[in-house]
Amino acid sequence: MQATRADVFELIFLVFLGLGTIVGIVVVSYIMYNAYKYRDAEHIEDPTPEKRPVLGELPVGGQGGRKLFLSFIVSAIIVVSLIIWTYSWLLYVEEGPDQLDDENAVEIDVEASAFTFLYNYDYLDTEYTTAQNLVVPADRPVQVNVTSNDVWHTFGIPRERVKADALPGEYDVTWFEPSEPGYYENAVQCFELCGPGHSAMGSNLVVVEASLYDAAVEAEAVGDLASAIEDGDLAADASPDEFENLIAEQQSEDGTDGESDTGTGNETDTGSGNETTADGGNETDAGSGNETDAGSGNESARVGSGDRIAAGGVDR
Ligand SMILES: [Cu+2]
Repeated sequence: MQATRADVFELIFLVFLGLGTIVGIVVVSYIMYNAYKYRDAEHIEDPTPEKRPVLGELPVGGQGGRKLFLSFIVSAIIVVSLIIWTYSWLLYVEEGPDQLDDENAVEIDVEASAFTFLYNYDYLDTEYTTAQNLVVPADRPVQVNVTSNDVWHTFGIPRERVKADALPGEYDVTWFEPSEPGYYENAVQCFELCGPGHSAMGSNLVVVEASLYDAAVEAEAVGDLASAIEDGDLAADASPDEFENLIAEQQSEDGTDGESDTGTGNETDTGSGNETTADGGNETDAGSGNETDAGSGNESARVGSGDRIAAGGVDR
């Protein structure tokens, strides 16, 4: 498995911490050793009195400055290798893993607007959706294209070690790869003072199992998924089937399943036609069973609720 951003920065931190500790221990020990060895005491004879430093004169080393030279060389080697090593990792962070170039890589547009971040998942050909929740799949690199429609903001997720400027008229493209499924409250924050609402500007990060994410994208119900997890109705590592069942349940409670299906797994997509079926092409309303929940008969969820984004309450 390739390294995530969080892995890279943790590795760099640990290496610097480790090296710093080792160098610190060596230097301090050497000082202590010499302080002890050359301590002033009555019973100790100075074996080489001629080498004693004299007040007001530069001390002369006995070995023609060999120690000084050696310490310079060792330091230079350590510093130069650290620079090269760190820089190569930073290049990797800059470029992102190869999967980002995949056709079905996860890509999310982020737009800062007033004191909120709006998210546009790549499967939607719609406008940005107002979002309190950013939903992403676990263990898959996510590309974010960040912009702003008013002033300067900065989009950042500290736990994923990601930060990107949100500037009007510009896209800052970066990536991250979440690993632990879960609901992280306020994990997304604004990092550029943008006005009186700045300190409250942010959203929750919802990391779900990749299969669950795919199911939600397929059903165009990412917002429903986020709400279900937020309300504790669904675990972030739930199976796609559990999600489909839950959505179906909720819809029947809402009384929107006027055209209940017959349990054959056929789509009863007789709603107002606001589904993006036409361009998406992954819905087969003819009932050929291409839906991932084949045969579970839960597809009544779709019926007639109009625009999924509005009706499903893709977040507030
Ligand atoms: Cu802001």
